[in-house]
Amino acid sequence: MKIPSNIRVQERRRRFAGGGKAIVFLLLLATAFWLGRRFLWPAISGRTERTLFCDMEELSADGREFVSNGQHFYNGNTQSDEHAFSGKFSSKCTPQQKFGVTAVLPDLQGGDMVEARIWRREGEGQGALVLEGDWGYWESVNEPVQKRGAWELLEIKATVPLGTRSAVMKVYPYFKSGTAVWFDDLRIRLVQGAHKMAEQSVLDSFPDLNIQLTEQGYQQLSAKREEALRRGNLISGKADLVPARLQVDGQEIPAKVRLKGDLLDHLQGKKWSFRILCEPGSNWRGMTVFSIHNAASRYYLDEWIYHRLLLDEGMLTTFRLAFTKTDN
Ligand SMILES: [Ca+2]
Repeated sequence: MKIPSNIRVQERRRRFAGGGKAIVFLLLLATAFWLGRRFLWPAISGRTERTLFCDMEELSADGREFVSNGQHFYNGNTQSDEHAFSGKFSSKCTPQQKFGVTAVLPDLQGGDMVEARIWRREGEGQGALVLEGDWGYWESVNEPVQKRGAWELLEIKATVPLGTRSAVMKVYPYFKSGTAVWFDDLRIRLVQGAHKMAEQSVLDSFPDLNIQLTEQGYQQLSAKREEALRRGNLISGKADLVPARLQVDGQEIPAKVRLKGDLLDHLQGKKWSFRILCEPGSNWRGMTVFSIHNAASRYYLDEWIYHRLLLDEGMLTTFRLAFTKTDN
């Protein structure tokens, strides 16, 4: 069947209009994605990223600093036109001028990440790329990750230790030996908030363990504790067990408990140590008999770390050590 030409034109226009709408929609989608990634995501995650770059081509008016993309770098006096990876100039380090182009990164916080790379031309000497932090940190790299003609690329990366506040880091190439080394195209990537500290307390991940005693049971344990405080140590056995109900993980577990610990550090204040025996047929997380201690009686994390090390080394340890919040 032959379709009139005016109908074919209308059909083409309709299709074109449909395709145009799809392109506009895709453009809007891409713009929304870019805006979200550029502004919204940094605001939500607290993570921002910026890059500093110096190609050694321009100097400040007094010749003391390199200027590149409006950013300033120290040691402009090392500018050299003898060799260049990019443009006409590089930064030359010698025995008399050991420090080349230098970037100073102020106000770094714990968790910020700094990644630096620079092209090096050796042949007449050796040089390294250095990161130096005012919290007592210094690290250098000599081994190149890439070669291009006479030039080699050095890369180094560091994370500011968590807990550090308003730290300053310097990034610079350094002369090590020989007569001269040239460096060009320093690129620094600074990711602020790369590694954030957990803002939620670790306590929130500990289970709540509530030990319910009868009045008579509590009085019996209190009397035993008084006796231990008078004697200087605790002597406790099966005869001292009192009935209890454990409320934990949303369940109630019938059990018997007694004081535990021998030495008096287990009986200080309100944080007493307990030996807990679940009634036959009951258990908590697979345990039928277990103990809870004041964390101080096990030197807080020290004993936990010790047993983790034993496990990591494949050594025998019968301990299942965990932390819990107790209400007793
Ligand atoms: Ca250059």
